[in-house]
Amino acid sequence: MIDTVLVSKFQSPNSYTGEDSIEISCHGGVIIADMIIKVLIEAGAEYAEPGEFTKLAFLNGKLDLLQVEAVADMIHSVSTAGVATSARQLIGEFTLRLSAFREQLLRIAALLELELDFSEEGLELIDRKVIEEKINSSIQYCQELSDSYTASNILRSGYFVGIIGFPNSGKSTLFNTLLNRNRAIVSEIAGTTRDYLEETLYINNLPIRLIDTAGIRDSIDIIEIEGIKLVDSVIEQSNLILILNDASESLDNSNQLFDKLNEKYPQTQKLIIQNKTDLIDTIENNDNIFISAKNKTGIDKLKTFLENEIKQSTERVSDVLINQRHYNKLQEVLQNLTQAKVSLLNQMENEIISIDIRYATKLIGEITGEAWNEEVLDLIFSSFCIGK
Ligand SMILES: Nc1nc2c(ncn2[C@@H]2O[C@H](COP(=O)(O)OP(=O)(O)OP(=O)(O)O)[C@@H](O)[C@H]2O)c(=O)[nH]1
Ligand SMILES: [Mg+2]
Repeated sequence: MIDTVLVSKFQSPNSYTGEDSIEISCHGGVIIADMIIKVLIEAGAEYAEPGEFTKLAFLNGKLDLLQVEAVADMIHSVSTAGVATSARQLIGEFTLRLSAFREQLLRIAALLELELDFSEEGLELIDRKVIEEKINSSIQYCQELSDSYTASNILRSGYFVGIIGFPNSGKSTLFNTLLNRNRAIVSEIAGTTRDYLEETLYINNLPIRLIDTAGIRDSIDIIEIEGIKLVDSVIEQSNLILILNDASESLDNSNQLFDKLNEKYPQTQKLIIQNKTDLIDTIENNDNIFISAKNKTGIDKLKTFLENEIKQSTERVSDVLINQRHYNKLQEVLQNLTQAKVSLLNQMENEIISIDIRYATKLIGEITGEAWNEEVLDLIFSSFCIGK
């Protein structure tokens, strides 16, 4: 006797995997479930691989690849908006959109090929301008989808904000003030923070992944040097870098650092923040935000700024979450459509144009999983946990 449980029997094909299956619902806690699993294993059952159930569901045609990825996104999502979007993807909304897109391209290809059949009679059935417009709108649609990649990542994993600056500018103090607790060590000794620290802060239900880093300077301390090296990796994953300047030294102290970062990471959003303004008489300007991390002044303004930034960077997400795999395929689709457009403008044969468009439709099929291979499946299911 272990527990009194509920056993549910699912008859094929009406189960999650599409196969006959049994679900055992036991009372809560870890021990009971473990004891039941042990008995089952002794009786010949086997542990599932990570994502094995969802993989079976895919192989048995219960879910397409986009829906499979939606399951992973739902499980791992850190925001309510991310869950809502992947839930829509799970019921097949993204698949429908892509099928419509694919059909639109197939119609263009068909028009071009149809004309080919009549070409010997010298008839021009369709206006090339009309074809050009159709290709243009397809390119635009594809571009919009891939543009939402960054925004999708923010909904999926959070908005990454790195706090960067020279030693002693008050980075750890600001980190603590934003989190409202003393998480990082603060001291007047330059070089206090050696590793980097990451904590989550919620603004409007959206998680901000705040990262405190080691101050940037030429150092001879091995541990500090390692910490400074890590700053690059923090910047690389940041959506926004806050460059904290010690205003009591000079308002322009970090301008060169800003320029250098701008050169190295032109795509990443950056903002200089003037800190320690309690120590000086400031003439505020609109380019910077003026705060005292220690006295907690100007923090509301900074939070409002962050809130607006997140709003702006996530507004691109319409109703699908684009991941790296989708993004790469969409880039290939774009290339083929652009090639088709170039051929059209160069008065190439219809046949040449339609080959590229047909190839684009094949690529779209690969996104939904009409065409797949083991390598793609392994990649997708590696992000799953056991038992899903
Ligand atoms: N007056 C004043 N002092 C501040 C302010 N913010 C930080 N400090 C002080 O500046 C010193 C350095 O602060 P930290 O937060 O440790 O600076 P940091 O940038 O994290 O320094 P490292 O980790 O060494 O790179 C501490 O003595 C803080 O109390 C501020 O707004 N006003
Ligand atoms: Mg610090």
